[in-house]
Amino acid sequence: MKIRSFDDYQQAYQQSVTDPEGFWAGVADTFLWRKRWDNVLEWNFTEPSIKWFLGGKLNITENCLDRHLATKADQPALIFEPNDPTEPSQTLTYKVLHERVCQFSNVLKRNGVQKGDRVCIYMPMVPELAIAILACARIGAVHSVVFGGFSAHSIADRINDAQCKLVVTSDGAFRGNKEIALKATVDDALLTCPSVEKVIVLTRTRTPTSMIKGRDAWWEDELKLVTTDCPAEEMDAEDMLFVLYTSGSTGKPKGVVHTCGGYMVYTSYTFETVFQYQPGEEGRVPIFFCTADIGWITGHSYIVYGPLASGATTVLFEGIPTYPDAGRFWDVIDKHQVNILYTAPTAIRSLMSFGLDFVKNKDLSSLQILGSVGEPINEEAWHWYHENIGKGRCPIVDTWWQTETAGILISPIAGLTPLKPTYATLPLPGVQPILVDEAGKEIEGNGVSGNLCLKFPWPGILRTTYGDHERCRQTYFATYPGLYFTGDGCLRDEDGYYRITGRVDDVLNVSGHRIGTAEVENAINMHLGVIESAVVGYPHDIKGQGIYAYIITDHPHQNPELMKKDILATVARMIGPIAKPDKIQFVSGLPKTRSGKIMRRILRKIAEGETSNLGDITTLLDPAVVEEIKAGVV
Ligand code: 7RM
Repeated sequence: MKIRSFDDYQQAYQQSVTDPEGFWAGVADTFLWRKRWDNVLEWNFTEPSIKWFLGGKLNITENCLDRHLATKADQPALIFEPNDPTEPSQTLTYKVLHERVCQFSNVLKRNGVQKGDRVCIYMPMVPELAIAILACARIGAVHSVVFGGFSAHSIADRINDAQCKLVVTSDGAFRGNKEIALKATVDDALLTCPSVEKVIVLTRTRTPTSMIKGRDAWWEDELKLVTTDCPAEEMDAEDMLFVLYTSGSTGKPKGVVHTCGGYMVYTSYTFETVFQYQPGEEGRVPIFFCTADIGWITGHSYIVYGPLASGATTVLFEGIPTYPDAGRFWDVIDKHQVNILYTAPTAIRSLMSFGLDFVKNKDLSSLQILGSVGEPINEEAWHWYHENIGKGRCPIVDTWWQTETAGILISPIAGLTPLKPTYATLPLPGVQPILVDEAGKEIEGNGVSGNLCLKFPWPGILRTTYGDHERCRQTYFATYPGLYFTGDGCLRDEDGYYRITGRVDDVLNVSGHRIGTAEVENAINMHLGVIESAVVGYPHDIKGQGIYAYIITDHPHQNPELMKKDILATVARMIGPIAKPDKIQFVSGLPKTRSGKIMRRILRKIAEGETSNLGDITTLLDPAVVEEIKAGVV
């Protein structure tokens, strides 16, 4: 049953709780299965073991592509808007996208990729990125997309963890007025990646590229060697679809694993429900524009899989919001007559800071629905977005979810359920949130806050972390036995609406990018002369959170500015430029308990500029260090 009113929502929600299997079977029945499932769900949150649509056989690309060919062959599937506004945009119809995916599937096969093999994809935001992803899915290979902003060292870690056999990349990437040499970074990474046998290189920027004989091949040359026919591999519902690395509270990112059946059902269902995606008059299909990078989960679920499984038209934008100027998003919306815009608070705040000159004279009348994702949206940004972009007539869906959840869990349903600025509001059907206190006791009633958990699985929940199931159990299912723990703090107000208040663990959210404090500390500690460091987040007007690093060095009197520069370069080399601290303070000691634990609470307060009320510091080994840090705050 499609939800078309608040009443429908309440009914669907009720059914999803009293009869989850019946509810999800009804949703799953709208997809194309080679063989229907035997059992809808088997689960426990102790091992954990979570299986949806057991015994079901399918291929997600038959659902994203083949099944649309009968009725939508000539409908745009993907609209590509290049970084440079003077370069023509490209429209790939379902027919063309299908053909290109099949063709590249054959390239992968020709290069030895088989069902179950892992393929690393490190590419700019171009149609070939979506094509490479879908080609993997078509032949049953597991893709691991690595965001183009990560360093060689980060790529290598991810490739080695998943033992990838092949890498798909491009010579370079355009980003605003910059040109970034992607293949050169891959070459550096591959010095320490013995599992990689082949590299396929797309031509995008014509950046000078060295090609290794026997290992590297050009995308364009490979296409000439294959046909455009490629039958889809039959996959089990619980076969792995992809792995995507995400940061947690330890130094090493985890490979979150999603599987074919549940991921498909959940991304497509939430896409259609939250954005009320449906053909309009005379079958006109709305244009959906998600501004995320495909290197993150938002791009996987709401640029590629969700929209395509739903037969939508999805915009893929290569550039950045501020190039050639801060009106670029509005130009793209105007040019492609975008109906639904899904973007991040950090982008809104950044564009807000450039003033309204970049919005006026842009035709935004096609917009019907606005979305927000990635971090809490503050009141000011919410209203600016609502008034100046939505002209007061478009609902804003503030969608809360995570890499681990595959798709949206808590969000308004556009036009149907109530909005409340800064609130993600209500759980979608099939989602059962619960707030718990530190001891794991449920906090019932309204007007309460606690740690956000989920007490029942939904089809998109992660199944494991690649190669380390115990880590999955520890991270998500052990803190509160019987519950999935999100790592987020949350308020449930008097009316029962949910507001996500931010992470309660050591994970930062910098411009919507998830970064672990331990990762940044490890990178800083690599630097010669650094003895110890502690990294915390602090409120940042545009990024949401900024990165504040307290660092102890062995020669505190040498040129501190030079040292800072070198440390930033080290972080960029170890992780990527997105993890560079915004502020560095050299200190002679860190506030530690007698057992040697760093008291981050104190460091966070100081970084926030809150120095008067630090709470109890009597348990500190050396309370004097706090005075020194307070005095030296940057
Ligand atoms: C989709 C995505 C997940 C973390 C999550 C939250 C934060 C995401 C919202 C939000 C407040 C939102 N996946 N977060 N959406 N906080 N309101 N609407 O971002 O894995 O990269 O990050 O992001 O802390 O746990 S993610």
